[in-house]
Amino acid sequence: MSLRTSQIKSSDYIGKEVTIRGWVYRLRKQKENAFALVRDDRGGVIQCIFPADKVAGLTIESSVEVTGVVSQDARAPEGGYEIKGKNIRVYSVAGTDYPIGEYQSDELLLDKRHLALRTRKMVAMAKIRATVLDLGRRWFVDNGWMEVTAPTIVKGAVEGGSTLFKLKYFDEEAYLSQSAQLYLEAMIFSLGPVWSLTPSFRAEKSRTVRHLAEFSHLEAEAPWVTLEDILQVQEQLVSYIIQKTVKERAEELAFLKRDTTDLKKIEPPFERLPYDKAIEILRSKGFTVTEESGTKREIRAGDDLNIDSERELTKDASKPIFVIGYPIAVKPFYVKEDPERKGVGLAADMLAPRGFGEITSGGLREDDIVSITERIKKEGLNPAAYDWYLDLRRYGSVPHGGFGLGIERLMRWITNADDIKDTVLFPRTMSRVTP
Ligand code: ATP
Ligand code: AMO
Repeated sequence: MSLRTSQIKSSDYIGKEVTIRGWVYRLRKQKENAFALVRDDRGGVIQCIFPADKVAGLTIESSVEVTGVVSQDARAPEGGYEIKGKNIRVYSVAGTDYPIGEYQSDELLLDKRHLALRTRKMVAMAKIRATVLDLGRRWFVDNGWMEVTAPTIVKGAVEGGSTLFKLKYFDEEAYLSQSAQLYLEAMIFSLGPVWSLTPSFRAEKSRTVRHLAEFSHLEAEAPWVTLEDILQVQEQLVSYIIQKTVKERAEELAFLKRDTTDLKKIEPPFERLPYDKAIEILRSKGFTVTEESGTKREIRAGDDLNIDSERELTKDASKPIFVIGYPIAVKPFYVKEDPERKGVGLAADMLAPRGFGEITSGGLREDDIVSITERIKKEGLNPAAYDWYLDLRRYGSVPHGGFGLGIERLMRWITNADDIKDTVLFPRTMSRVTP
């Protein structure tokens, strides 16, 4: 039986013969001995020592099966355990032109992402990501929400037409889904609180460190909720994911040099900052916005918050902040208007601390058939494409709401990654659709 290095690195195996399978990660040949760091299929490494002549043709990334006796040696890197190799079976000798070495440009690592996945940084990221996804799922399952999936080929925009990916669907035109929200709304009438984890697609034309063209979207929707209920779900979910990830992935976060002191303090409640107050704060700091024409002017009530303003609002925060009550004019058609305050949407965004920006968005949905039809038209969308959605308002409409969380945005904050592309295995952006 072949073992993983994490199993071998314990006193139980000292003096015993073991077999491991993996790939040559580093190779140092001396006159008599060769020291090969072998990486197993979960990214763990262990030093294997062979007489130099036994591994003469061996190269970096060759796939091997090593049998030998485990010993402890303070000189052995990565934990002081090593294997004195008795036998080595080479499955495949890797070409000597393996393009990934110790120092590489970010661009090359993206071009060769299929190989860069073998670096320990990417393995650490992938493990943290797997845990974040697992914890998101665990939270919803443990709290009685039902998992569903919505189609990703759709006829209607959710988040505005400018970021739609169009595709030919037999003889029709269709789009890649920007959000499962409208479908989740249809499900709550018979399934109660539901959630889904599916890819969302956005033809984002700007190159930023926060946007992907395809991202993992964790979305939830529930009937008979208030805005406060929806905020509480989000702060509990995010706190749960962070607390557990910090514990379950301590080793990987340490490998990425992420000091998690700040993350350990993330727990409900998160501050609720009214939009009007946010604008006041920004105005007091002389914040400006650039209009489409290119002219700069002071920020004022009615403006959307951009990343610079989000950064300003959260720069001293130690926990995320909910900005609540955005003007409906800057939010999509489905946002419910506050019946007591005209023009104000019952919607909120969660902004991560220290300038990582928006990580979730959500709120109550407009449940009145007349208002929502008007808003669809106002946004320049075709009500016919939303006829099925409008049925949800025609037949037994109820107050309801939900939210969407971008997994990669959350990952970026958790791992302190410079760029959102670091948090996904095969990133899709405006300039990258391979590998
Ligand atoms: P050993 O008794 O562990 O087989 P050795 O006595 O044959 O070692 P040395 O002459 O002490 O080898 O070491 C030669 C060089 O080989 C050292 O400078 C060191 O760089 C390297 N070396 C030897 N053993 C190890 C090891 N277990 N891990 C890393 N490097 C080693
Ligand atoms: P929104 O468009 O704000 O809202 O998206 C929800 C969350 O998804 C993430 N996100 C992205 N992540 C990476 N790259 C992108 N291009 C990208 N775009 C969005 C963010 C964001 O907070 N249906 C609504 C939500 C709702 O009201 O339920 C929606 O999709 O983390």
